[in-house]
Amino acid sequence: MITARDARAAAAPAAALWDVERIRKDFPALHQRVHGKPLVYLDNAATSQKPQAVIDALVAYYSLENSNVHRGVHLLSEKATQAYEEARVRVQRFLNAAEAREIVFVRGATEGINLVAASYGRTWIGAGDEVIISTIEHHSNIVPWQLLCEERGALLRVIPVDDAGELLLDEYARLLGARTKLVAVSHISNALGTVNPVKRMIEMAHRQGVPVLVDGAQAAPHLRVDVRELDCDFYVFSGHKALGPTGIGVLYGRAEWLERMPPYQGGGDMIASVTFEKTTYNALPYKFEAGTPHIAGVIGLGVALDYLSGLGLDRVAAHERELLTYGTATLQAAPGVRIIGTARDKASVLSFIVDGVHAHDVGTILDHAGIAVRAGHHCAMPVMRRFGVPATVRASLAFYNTREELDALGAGLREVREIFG
Ligand code: 7TS
Repeated sequence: MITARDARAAAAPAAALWDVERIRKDFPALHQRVHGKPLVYLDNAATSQKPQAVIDALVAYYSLENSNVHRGVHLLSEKATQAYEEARVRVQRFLNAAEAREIVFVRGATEGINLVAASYGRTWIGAGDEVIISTIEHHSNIVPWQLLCEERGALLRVIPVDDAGELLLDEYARLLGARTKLVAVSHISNALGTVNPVKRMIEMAHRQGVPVLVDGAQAAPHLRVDVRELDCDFYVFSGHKALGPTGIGVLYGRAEWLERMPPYQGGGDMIASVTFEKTTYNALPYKFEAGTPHIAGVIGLGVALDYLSGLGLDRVAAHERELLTYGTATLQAAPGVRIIGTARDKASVLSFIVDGVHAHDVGTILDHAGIAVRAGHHCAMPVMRRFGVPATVRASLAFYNTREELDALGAGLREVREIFG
């Protein structure tokens, strides 16, 4: 197994090759056969596979340390609390946040966005105000804002996108105005792979005094995120797409905002004192962590992020960029295939359609060849509508994928053509 230190040592000489076979050894799920064929896992945008180190951390927690946090005076509870809070510091470092209290543990990107919509939204967004999102958002970054706007009588404004899948920044500049109360935009689109120019978009919003939430669900596992360099107000991501367990995610919020925001949920741990007349709330970040949290998930996430950092996000991004170039050429050479999403700045997603064949049929044929892709609207129906397709096939890459796996995808697509003529 590669430890964080091994990974850094392997990364030391700039010319050193990415030892993908060695890395793959850390991921037990990659070494299995499906339908009698070696698994080719190209559904990483849905969820990533987990390294043994993360699986071991979960087993160790439940085997030896299982206990509730922030409550007991006994040793196991103290150990669990320490591990839980250490993981928060790991997340803080991963995002380069200024303080650990700016890291709130949530269920995932979806819950992080809902928290901001409910807490920030209900406090500062009123009738006639506007929230700006983009055409290429995941439903998780559309529906919470729609619910809020309906409730408050506010308006949802949408940044349009060009045929390549790039946001039209001139249109964005026109949408930003005195009524804008929040911008919520993805760092990387899950359906197209577009890397949005979020730093620039945040600068533009801040010039008008508008805070920005970045949905980093697809970015955190693929590029180095620095919330202070981005200068975003909120950043969310899901642990399970970044080598961690399901059911755990992160909301980063600038302390000045989190301090002023009311709690999202009420319950144990989020309070300072309770009487029937009045409850006062706990300090950050506990004010936003009601109830027993996903302790094992938090510990597993800490290990996952250390693993990613040990590999080096810049090296991860470089390897994936090379795979994306190779995969793009593979698709361009496949008969009847059209790529949807051709932005200049793209990451790890290959969305495509095959002439005359429904995406689900392509997905099924690929599955029988052992290749796991996603077929459908990818929880981004407005993207499908914008590009005039009902669905796409999506191969989404991770640092443990190989050129040979993309060759297998190419062969699978030739088979699709043979079957459908
Ligand atoms: N935002 C983006 C950009 C996403 O890609 C996803 C999940 C979410 C938010 C929601 O994340 P969750 O962990 O809270 O569900 N995207 C996908 C996908 O592309 N295929 O399956 C899930």
